[in-house]
Amino acid sequence: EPVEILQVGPYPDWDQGPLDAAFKMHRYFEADDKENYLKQVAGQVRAIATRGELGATRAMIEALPKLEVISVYGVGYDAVDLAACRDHGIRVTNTPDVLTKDVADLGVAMMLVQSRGMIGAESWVRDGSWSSKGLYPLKKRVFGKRAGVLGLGRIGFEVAKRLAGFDMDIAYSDVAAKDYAPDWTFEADPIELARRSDFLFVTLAASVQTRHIVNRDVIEALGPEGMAINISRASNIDEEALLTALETGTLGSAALDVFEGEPALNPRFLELDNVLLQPHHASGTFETRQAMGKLLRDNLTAHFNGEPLLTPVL
Ligand code: 8YV
Repeated sequence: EPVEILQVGPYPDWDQGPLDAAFKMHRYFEADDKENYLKQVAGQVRAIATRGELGATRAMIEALPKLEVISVYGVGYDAVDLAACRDHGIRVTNTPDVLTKDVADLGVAMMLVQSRGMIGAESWVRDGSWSSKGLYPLKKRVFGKRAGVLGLGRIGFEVAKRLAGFDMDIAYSDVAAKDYAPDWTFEADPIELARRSDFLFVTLAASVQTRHIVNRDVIEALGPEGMAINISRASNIDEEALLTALETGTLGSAALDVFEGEPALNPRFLELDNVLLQPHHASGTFETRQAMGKLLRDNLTAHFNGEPLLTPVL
């Protein structure tokens, strides 16, 4: 009898095929009446396969008495109710490392695209403005500027490494100075980090503790010439304060891959011309997503073979 798994979100065919071959997958995301669906499969389900942004709620966890393990397709597990997992002895796995460099690449690309006005430049060519209006307006330099990295974990480190290639003056904030940071400046206080930055990268793992760590004070310290780049989770920024700052000009600009309530976003974002909007795709390359899918499956297989989890969270 194959192990039965609750599948919270869709996966690409190259993952769905092997998952369906190895396990009995219950496609929760396709069910119309989710509550009823959970009740029907509750007696059999021993694992949850989910995505970073979807996670698993306490209600879901507690509806499945045979649940043993939750495998997250993503490095971020903030959407999994870890307290509920602890209460019920549920193991949790994620997909770190395999996505780090792609996420860092996209963050740096977002900085460049936004600072150099490349989206507007594309329209300038396509809509004929280049011939009718002439030269494209000048934009802001990136190289040699001051960068702040909030959260020097795996992703923050790769961002900083890339920024060093742009001769940027790099500082970072974290719970403590990191011995693997070369000559980058440690600045414990996020407000001070923002004050000394032209570009502020938000790269920390989201948790209850980091919620709105980028608050109004941090945003104002970054200032009218500053740019905030978020490739982590929306909850790390006070989105209301961010919107107001972008609208009033107390913050220069932003480049965002994540939003409160995504994929629906606050319509105020759509009115702004000083923000770059990306659809949460920093890990979205064929190579990384294939590696993430394999790691998600390998963790499930390891668990049900009684072997150590490859990338355990809990
Ligand atoms: C998503 C992510 O998991 O890794 C994370 O934490 O947010 C992303 O990689 C991805 O969209 C797949 O759901």
